[in-house]
Amino acid sequence: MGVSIQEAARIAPSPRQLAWQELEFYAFIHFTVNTFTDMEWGHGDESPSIFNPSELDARQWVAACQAAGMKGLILTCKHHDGFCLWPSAYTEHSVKSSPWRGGQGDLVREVSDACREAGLKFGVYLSPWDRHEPSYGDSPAYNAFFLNQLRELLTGYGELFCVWFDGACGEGANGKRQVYDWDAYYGLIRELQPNSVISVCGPDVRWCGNEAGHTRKSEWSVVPATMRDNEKIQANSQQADDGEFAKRVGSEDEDLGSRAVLAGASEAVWYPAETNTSIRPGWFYHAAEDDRVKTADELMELYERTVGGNSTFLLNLPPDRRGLLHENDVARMKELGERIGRTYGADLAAGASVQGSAGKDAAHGAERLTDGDRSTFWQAPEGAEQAEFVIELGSGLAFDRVVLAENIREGQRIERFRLEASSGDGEWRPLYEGTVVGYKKICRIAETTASRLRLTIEESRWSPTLTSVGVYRSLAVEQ
Ligand code: FUL
Repeated sequence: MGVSIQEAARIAPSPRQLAWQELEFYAFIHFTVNTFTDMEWGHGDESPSIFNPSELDARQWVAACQAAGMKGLILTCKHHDGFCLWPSAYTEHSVKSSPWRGGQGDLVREVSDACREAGLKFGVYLSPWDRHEPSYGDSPAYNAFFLNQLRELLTGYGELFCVWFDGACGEGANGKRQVYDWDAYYGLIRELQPNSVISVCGPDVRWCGNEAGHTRKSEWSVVPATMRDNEKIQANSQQADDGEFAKRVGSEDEDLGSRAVLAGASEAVWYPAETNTSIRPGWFYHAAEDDRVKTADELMELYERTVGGNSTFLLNLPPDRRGLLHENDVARMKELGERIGRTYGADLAAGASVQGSAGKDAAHGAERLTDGDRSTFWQAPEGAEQAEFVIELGSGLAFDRVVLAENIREGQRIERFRLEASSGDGEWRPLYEGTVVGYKKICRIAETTASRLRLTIEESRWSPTLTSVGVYRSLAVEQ
């Protein structure tokens, strides 16, 4: 029992997890009959005749995503109400029974095509909970039905970067309980879309534990292996009653990966966090929320805390009854993209000279930190757990963001670090104290003018790595 710190330090992402992490920021699109009934969870008895967006334009959605710098999009192909946005051969409860495009439409096709055209990755949300399908609750029959629908999505729309499973498992007709066959679902995805991550109720990407956009101070990607099963055990909830569940590290706990937590785990895995929240209070569009779209300030804050807190950011944008993103949401996405571009467009430390702890060999020296190439990195010699670097910023540079990145191909290792600034007078002023770094850590500090920046890695698990140290200035909204 107990995972040693050196073992934990060597746990690294799979290629599909690495590719997903590099997307950083991508969209959720919640759209279905709920958009037309003003609800968040449909009952399953909605008539397909209500699904009739008048001006649907998937390219408009994709353009809004791109304006904010998003790299992918996940569409609710079927939400809990069971209505399918593609003409599934296994149910009549879909776009083919709706007036939209004369019953000839396929929204999954339109969205996946628009994504591909614009170079965005495409992913699918398919709710296992289905309040319409009559076989739901008759476990083997529904699992076969669900696998058929999943196969349609996995084979019909090109490469998927993500299959997003929600763990909700409501009661079926006459109080019947559905037991989902997760292993069969995962097996089919691995067979047909080997590069796709399976998120949330799946083994590759962890739900951050809330829908409000909060991230932890120390967001570890290496966590006890039991966490991978939390959502699915809770979904098939009869299994949660065995007392074992209560002893697990839960998705909502604050400490998921400290040395103390790992000491109590029998196995640890790479299971990184995704933070999902909506640009509005609801997941689906409600006209009453048109004035409650998050502000550019709020979105920027979320972006920096999530992408800059070793998580990815999955931001939901709900199209309206026209089938368009509302003007307010589009405007915010544009503003957000401009803010991100203004702040992170230029690394003020690019090419700066760095002195400091030697790397394990000549190819992994400190100059790698500012060479602008994420594939090169500094790495401490085996056994070294601390390090120190001084970055020359020239004669007095103003900045308020420092961005650190570990080379996560080698794992996640830094546990505590410190930033200080100097104006060349020999005095070091404290700027920031942090814990984990991971894929990306954005340190937000009060605007500082300095000619040298010192980074000290005070504690790490084993031979720490860093692929970059960047310095930026968030030019606040123009006056
Ligand atoms: C939840 C669902 O019940 C919500 O409707 C939404 O889809 C959200 C992303 O996941 O569990």
